[in-house]
Formats: sequence, C-alpha cells, structure tokens
Amino acid sequence: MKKLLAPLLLVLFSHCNEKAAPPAPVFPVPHERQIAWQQLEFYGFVHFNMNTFSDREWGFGDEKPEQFNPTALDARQWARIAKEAGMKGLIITAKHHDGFVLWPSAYTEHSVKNSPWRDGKGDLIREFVDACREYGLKVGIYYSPWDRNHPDYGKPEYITYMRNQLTELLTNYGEIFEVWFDGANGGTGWYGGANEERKVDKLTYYDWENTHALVRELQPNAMLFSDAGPDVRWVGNEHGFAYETTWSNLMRDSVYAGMPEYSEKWASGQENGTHWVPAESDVSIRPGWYYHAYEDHKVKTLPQLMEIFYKSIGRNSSLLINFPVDTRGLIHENDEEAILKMAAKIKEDFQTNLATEATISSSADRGYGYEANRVIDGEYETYWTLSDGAGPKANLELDFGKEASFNRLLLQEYTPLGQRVKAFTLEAEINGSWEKIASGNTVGYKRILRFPDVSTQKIRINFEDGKDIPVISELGIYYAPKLLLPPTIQREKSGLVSLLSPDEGLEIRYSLDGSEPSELYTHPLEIQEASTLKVMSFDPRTGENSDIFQKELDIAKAKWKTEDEKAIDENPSSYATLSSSKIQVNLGEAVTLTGFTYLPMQARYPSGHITEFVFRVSTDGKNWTEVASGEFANVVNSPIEQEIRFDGVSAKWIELEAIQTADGNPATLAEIGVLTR
Ligand code: FUL
Repeated sequence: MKKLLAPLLLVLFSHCNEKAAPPAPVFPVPHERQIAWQQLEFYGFVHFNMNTFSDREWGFGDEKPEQFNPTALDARQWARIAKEAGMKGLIITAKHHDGFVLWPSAYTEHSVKNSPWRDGKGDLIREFVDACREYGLKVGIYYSPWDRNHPDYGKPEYITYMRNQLTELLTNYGEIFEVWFDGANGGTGWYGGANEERKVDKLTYYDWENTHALVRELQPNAMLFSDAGPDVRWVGNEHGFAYETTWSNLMRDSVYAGMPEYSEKWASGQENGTHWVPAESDVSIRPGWYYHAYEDHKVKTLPQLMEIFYKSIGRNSSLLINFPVDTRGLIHENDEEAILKMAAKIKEDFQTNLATEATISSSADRGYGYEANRVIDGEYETYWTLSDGAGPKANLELDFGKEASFNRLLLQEYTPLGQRVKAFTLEAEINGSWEKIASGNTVGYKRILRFPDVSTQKIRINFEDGKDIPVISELGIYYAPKLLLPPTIQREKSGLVSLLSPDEGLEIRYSLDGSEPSELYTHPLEIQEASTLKVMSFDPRTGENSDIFQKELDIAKAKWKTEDEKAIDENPSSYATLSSSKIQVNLGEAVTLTGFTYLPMQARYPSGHITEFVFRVSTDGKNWTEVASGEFANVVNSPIEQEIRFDGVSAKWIELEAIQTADGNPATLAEIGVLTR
C-alpha cells in the first residue's frame, strides 16, 4: 500500500503544478499575421479621390487631374478623428475605379502630380502615412484592380502597370497592414479614349497568384483582402453586418473576387472551410462611399452605428467604417460627431465586466493552467479548455455573490487553435431554476449577444456543440446602459402613428397637446387632427429620460386621393414621378390651408428634385388659384422637407407644379403635405 501511495502523490502533486500540453489545434488555424490583425478589430476607410470632386461614386475614367483640388486638406485631422474613435488603422483609396492615383506615380500622368493641389508637388499617400504614424495608426492601401482610365485595361500590359504601381506603394511608404483589392468591375469605361465595355475574366486576368506573391514579398505582414482573401474576406454586403453564423474558415480555393453568387454562398464562411480567411465588415458612415454634400444630413445615427458594431465585431468580424472625406479634404463635422458618439457608447457599454467579480466554475477542465478562471483574467493568451476527447459539451457557471443586472454576453475563442464552437446558450438561475436567456451558434474571435435586462445571482454558459473541445479565452458580462434617445415617429396614411423605441426595456411617453410627455405609449395612436406630438423614452431602471422630441403633425391623409399614391403614402422612401410636371391631390373635404410641404426624393441617386414651383388650390378641382410660387433652395445638397407658407385659404384640391428641376429630369416627389395651422 505504502509503495503505491508515493508515486500516486507524486502524480497528483505534479498534476497540480505543471501545465499540461495545450490541446491539438482544429484546422484550419490563423497565420501569425492574421492573429495580429484580428486584435485590431476596428479600423477606418478613407474614400477620397477624384470622385470627391466629380461628385460620383464610380468615376468613368475621363476625369481630368485639374479637377482634383482640395482646399484645406489635412490628413492629420483624419488620423486624429480615427484615433479618438478607437480605430487602430486607416485604409485609403490610393486608386479607385476611375484610375486617378493619389501619389506621383512614375507610371501614369493621371495623378496628383498634374493637379493644382500643392502645385502638383503633393503626395497624398505620403501625407496620409505620416499622419497615421504620428497618431499610432496602422496604414492600409485600397487599390482598385479595375481601371476605367488606363488604355491597356483588359490587356496583359495592364497587369505589369498594376504591379509597378503596387511596387511603388508597397516599397516607399513603410509597413502596410492591409492591401484591399476591390472585386468590382462594371465593364464600361473611358480606357484612354476608347469609351467601350471591357469585361475581363476575374478568375484569371489579374493572375492573382503572382500578384499576391509580389505583395507578400514586399510586405510580408500585410493582410491581403478580397472576396476570396487570401487573408481576409468581404462580409458580402455593404451594411457592415456579419452573419449570426460566421466561420473564419473558408473553402478558399473555390472563391474568386467579384464572383456573382459570393454573398449567398461564401460570405458567412464554412464550418468545414479549408483555409482561415476571417470576415471584414465594411460600411460607410453615410449612404455613399464618396462625399456628396446632399448626404450631409444622412450620416448614420447612433442607433444605426451601434447596430453595425454589434453585428460586425459582435459576430466574429472586424469592422471597417468609411469616412467620405469632403471637397475641403476634411472629415465633415457631422461625420466626426457621429463616430465620436459611437466610440463613447462602445466604451459605456463595456465599462465594467461583471464576470471578473464573480466566482467561476466549470463542469470540467484540462487541469492546471486551463481552469475556468482563465476566461476572466483579461488575457487572450490564456484559456479554459477540457481534456482531449472530452467532446464539445461543457459549461461555465458564474456566481456574482449577489444579484447582478446585465444584458450583454461576450465570448472569445482562442482562435490560434482553430474555431470550434457551433452552439451555446446562456442560462440564468431564476427562482431556483435555470432559464434560457439567449443562445448563439458560432463564437470565433469575438461574439457578443444582446438580450433584455436580466437580474440574477447565477448564470451558466453551456457549450452545446462544437468541432471539438471548447477553447475559450475570455468571457464578459456587461450591463449596457439604454440608448436613451427619443423614440422614432412613424405615421401611416390612415393617420395611425407608431412610436418606435430606440432600445429594449424602455418605456415611451407622449403628449398631444404641447404639454410634457407623460402618457404611457402602449399601442399606435389614431391621430387625424393637426397636433403637436411630443415624445420621449424613459428608463424605468434608472428613472432617467431622453430629450423630448417634438413633431408637428398636420391633418391625416386618410381621405386623400391622387394619381400616384406614393406621393401621399407617408413613406419617405417611396416616390412619385410627375409625368406632366404637376401633381393634383383631392383632400376629400374642404380645409383651411396655411401652407404646404414638399419632401424631395430620398433615394441614393436622386433625380428630378424640384427647384422652382407654383402651388395652386381649388374648391372644385376645375378652377385653380395660385397661392404661392418660388424656389426650393439648396434642395440638391440638402433634400430635407421644404415648408412653404401662405395666407389662410380654403381648399379641397391642391396642385404643385414643377417649373424647373435640378437636373432637367421629370420632377419627382417623395411626399406632399399640407399645413393647416
Ligand atoms: C466597392 C466599390 O465599388 C465602392 O465604390 C467602394 O470602394 C467599396 C468599398 O467597394 O466594391
């Protein structure tokens, strides 16, 4: 007996103090450069090039270098804002589809060297790189393979041109963290004056194998981006949303940049993907990638930006938010305000990790060095895992010691050993029994679940399914304070008004008589008369409320009739095209009017904005009296609702005639309304 005890104690003793070997990886696994890149999480795009000055999204290639003329360009302003926003790098459009290049390339005249900017002596890539380095940001290069300017595009000579330019970019500006190859190719272009369509075989034309090899040789640490990777892939949409299921694994050899069915088939990765090619979610802070003054009022709101954050970084993807730098050469004030609000909210949501204050235990572990508490030590390099062969099922239990309230769960897999988890749930102990709060499938580098507020002392995270034993680096439990913004108001043609909450768990209060909003909103409101609607959100947990938002609603359009209902459907995204330059509306009954409203078309590429008008009224639909005429000023740059007032007049019919439109195209109209007060 004694003989047996000594070795046994020795085994136990050594087991307690020596870290066992790590588990074998589940392939594929990331390359070192991918591991480093993954930790960046959040970086920015700068779309600034010829399109900024031609007011286009895709230049044709026939633009002139003289057009490129920023008046107050300051790359340090971009870098400062990116840094303050929490971004770790910036990627600039060195060359977009129109072929104009931001550096004095030796291989083309279509560049800043022939522009008035800095008297043709400027090098914007240099200024950009210097600014990024000063602010500690990594530098990335966007280079469009499609070139609508170059005469040789489509021929083998162009590939040499492209490689020469890449060599300039990747040799002269120091370390580059990402090279962004766009998959877009629309065919037509100027092509040195040929003005024709040139389709290329996207699979073979660019000889990616050798083009990539060149980048590797010049910048071994740079991540290569395209739909197909090889290092980082497109998320498949331009909303900045990754998928609920997002694998970093990809069947890489079956994908190429610009393939038509990419989004449906490849964008969320594949469980059994052969290569590690994580997703990157790209999105512009405005509708367009390039600056257009008419989008100054369309900068994404805080709720929209937070949705993007949770659906990208929170879904195993990096996030690339674009700044359409304006014609001055600056990030517009509205964009700066929006991104800094987002940064502040992210900070607020992840202020305190409640898990670090909890006692944590697990259903099993691998022994010393791999215990449950490794997931709350704030170190990505350490992790909790199980013994080999234990399978994917296990759980972590947290006891907060007292009741805690939270609404976010953050999980990170230790991806250097591969992506594993396929299904997990979060349970809370409520009145002595376990209740499911939330669930997810893939985790990957980072996964964040949002759910309504829960208050409990104990929770459990159950790993239900996976490719092998779970290997979990970090776990976070947070209480994200409510987005205390006023609710959004939506009205239907019938007059029914819905108030939409900006966040879960908030109450909405309103008033219709100009008083403080105190009425609790429970269902849509029937509002026929002209009323002053005041609304606010209220957080019952903290007793705080949002600012009050006030909207002047006029009479409902329930009885209105017109040729094209889209002009009176209360839906700002639909629009009517006025075939005869006029629209007549039968209001259904006589009302006293004191004015009218015109909401211009809100589409991405607007057309037919009315700039000069005549407005008439009628009591019988036959005899018309002109009551107002004039211009809608600045409607192209700022297509917000226009309000025209006149002296009170009784009318049953109204008519708006477009005398002139901004672009000469048939007049369009998102919505027409009346003012009766
Ligand atoms: C797309 C391009 O066509 C857009 O203009 C923009 O550059 C976006 C980031 O990628 O493919």
